[in-house]
Amino acid sequence: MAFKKFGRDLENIMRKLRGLPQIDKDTINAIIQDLQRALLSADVKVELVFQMTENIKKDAMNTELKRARRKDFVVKLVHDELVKTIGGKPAPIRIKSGKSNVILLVGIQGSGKTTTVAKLARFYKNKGYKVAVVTTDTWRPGAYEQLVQLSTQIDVKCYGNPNEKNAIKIAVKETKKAINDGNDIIIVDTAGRHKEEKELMKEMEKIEESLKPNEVILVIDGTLGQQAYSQAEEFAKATKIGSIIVTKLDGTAKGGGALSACAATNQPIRFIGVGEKVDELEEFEPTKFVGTLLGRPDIEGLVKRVEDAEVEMDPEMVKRMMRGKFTLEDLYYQLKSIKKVGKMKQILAMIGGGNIPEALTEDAEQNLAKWEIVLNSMTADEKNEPKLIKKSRKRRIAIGSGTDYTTINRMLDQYNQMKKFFKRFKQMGKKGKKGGPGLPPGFDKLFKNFDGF
Ligand SMILES: Nc1nc2c(ncn2[C@@H]2O[C@H](COP(=O)(O)OP(=O)(O)O)[C@@H](O)[C@H]2O)c(=O)[nH]1
Ligand SMILES: [Mg+2]
Repeated sequence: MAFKKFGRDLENIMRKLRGLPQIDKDTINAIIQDLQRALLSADVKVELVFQMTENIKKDAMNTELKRARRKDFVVKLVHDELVKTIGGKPAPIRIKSGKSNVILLVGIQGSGKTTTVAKLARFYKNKGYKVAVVTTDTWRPGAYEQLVQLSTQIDVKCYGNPNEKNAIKIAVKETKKAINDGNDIIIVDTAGRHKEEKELMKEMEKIEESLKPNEVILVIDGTLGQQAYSQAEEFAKATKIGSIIVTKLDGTAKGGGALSACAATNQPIRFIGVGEKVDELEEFEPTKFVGTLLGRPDIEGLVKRVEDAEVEMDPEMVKRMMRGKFTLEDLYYQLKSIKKVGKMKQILAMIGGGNIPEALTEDAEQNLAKWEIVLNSMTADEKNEPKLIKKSRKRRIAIGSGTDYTTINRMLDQYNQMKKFFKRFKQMGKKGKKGGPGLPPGFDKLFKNFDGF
């Protein structure tokens, strides 16, 4: 899978972000640094990395938000910046009906132009257009045959002249023929050029001049690294690039090249190639794509998930639990803040295999009312260190709160059960980390929000 490592890096950053107790200047700086590392190791051009992260940082630092919303906000900033870089909203190539539309594909040799010409032809043919392809590659031996063969597969007519050596002449003549034959869309292939080859770049410019295509598409090899930027830049200088197709994203592409090419041309990615076959072309949706990179296919869903998790359990408290610093008061407030005890029970039942602490059985709400009174009669030390509560203290608390030993003992029992329960929890998380039997399926997600997992 292309973008695999980058996706994983981003997901880790998001997880770290969600696990932070709060977002301040230092944490934003730390997140920005991680993000820079991720982008750099995905082979995104250095200047672009700094430009992107600077934008995120500025917005993150300068926007006043309630604490709880800031994490989501930073996630959203990262999301939006990535989407912006790769071209915002997907915009289909404008095809004017009742006219012949010419699409010109350019890019260096081996980037996948000829294959993509056939893929695009198939794509538009399936949409009901009359489509033709034109080959103008006079440089590469067998280029003509290659496109003839591909277009035969998809039953699309291929125009070209293997005996003519002048690419511009072929382009003009053959495209004219295709227009006269009443084709709606004519996709023109060009010879693979290197950005340094002046002669070839000139030829491409001339072809553009004489064909006046509706759109020039730059085909970029998705496996390219940082050099994608300068390559795309050179092409953008020579022709009016209208959009980008990134190929070979079925492989192990790091993806930085694609991001860089977009930035260099300021144009969006419209399609991606995901294989050698003619049907292996996908329309590109930036939002969906970035969502997947960030570890969640839909951004709204994640924001909600983060919020939900925070309602269910206060990460700060869970952290204290994991460190064994979980107090009686923590348990009380946590239970009190969970309006839907049922939901909490479901979650705990999933982890504990049905073995739910008594604190969360049916009478949880009733217990809470009693606990409140008991807690009010305790000292801070006792609440923090329930172990201190021995016989004499119990007596004092019972008298002070107007309750009895049973109530107090029960409360302490439940506290200890919960504590044990969370200890087990912690171990499951740890085992999961080492690849052993970890948390039950789906549960890891909830606990991504907490440190220590
Ligand atoms: N895996 C994979 N290979 C591709 C893709 N697009 C093109 N190729 C392969 O890349 C090589 C060069 O493609 P070609 O279309 O001849 O590139 P051109 O020189 O730019 O015309 C060929 O072997 C293609 O099969 C793609 O999306 N995925
Ligand atoms: Mg070719």
